[in-house]
Amino acid sequence: MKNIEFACHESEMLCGIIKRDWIDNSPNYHFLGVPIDISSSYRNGARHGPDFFRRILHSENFECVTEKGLSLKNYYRIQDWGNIGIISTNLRKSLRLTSEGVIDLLQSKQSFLVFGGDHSATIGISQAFDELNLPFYLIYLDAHLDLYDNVTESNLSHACTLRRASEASDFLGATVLGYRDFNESQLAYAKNNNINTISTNDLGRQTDLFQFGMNLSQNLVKKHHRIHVSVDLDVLDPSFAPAVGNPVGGGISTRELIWILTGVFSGVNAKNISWDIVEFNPLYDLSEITAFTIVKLLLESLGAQISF
Ligand SMILES: [Mn+2]
Repeated sequence: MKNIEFACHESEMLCGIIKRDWIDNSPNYHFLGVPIDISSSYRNGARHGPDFFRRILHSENFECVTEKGLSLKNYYRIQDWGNIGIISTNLRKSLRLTSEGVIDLLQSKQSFLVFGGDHSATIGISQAFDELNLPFYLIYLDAHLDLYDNVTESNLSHACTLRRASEASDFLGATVLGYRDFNESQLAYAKNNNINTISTNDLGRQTDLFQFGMNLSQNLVKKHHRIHVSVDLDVLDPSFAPAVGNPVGGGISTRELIWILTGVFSGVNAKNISWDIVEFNPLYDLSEITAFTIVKLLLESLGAQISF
């Protein structure tokens, strides 16, 4: 893999969820960190996300058994590729390096998760799909629509992510789940660009979020769509995830997000889906609340991607 700092791939860094004895020469799942926050519009610090997240994974507190009783270590051999070598003065180049890393992962045809970093990392991911001429559909969990054309004279801001992704020639469409901070022009853009929007309020009225998530991904796969799931942690209420760049009150709970994600991942073969978790800003993580939320999301989501 090109342009990667291999700073964090040593096996002693990889315990907790990523147990030491999972590491061997034939990984079937890949992690990649994108320590970027150049375009954050409010609270900087997401660049520390990937490494801080690994510190939490280092804990031996976790049994790595999902609520359904699956022991992840029986199924996964995880390769952590460390972090993309971000250039802190050059966002465009940094996203280019991100996209090159993701191209390598996509070409390996194996499942992967990207840790942010702020949400601009997903611009790099969508550029990778585009470059490989791989049509992709986004499931986009976020309190925001991220459909601004420009923010503070940057068209690569984390608040422009879905807009830029939607301009890719291989973009098939998106479903945004859990938005609650938006304006009329963003909603109008969504309507005209095959972006389905489901607000936090509408999501809360679903009676079975697991089934809802599963129906969503199954329908997309029936249309032969390759899916990328982008999880901006601000989709959660700040009481569950205080350490995000732009918190918005009134969000969903960790449990509701687990239902949605496990539903989405259960609906498709893991080879047809990839994902990212972005906007974790450990500088604001009181009592590591957000970090432990992420660990739980990761555990249950990996469990739901096991196919028999
Ligand atoms: Mn957001």
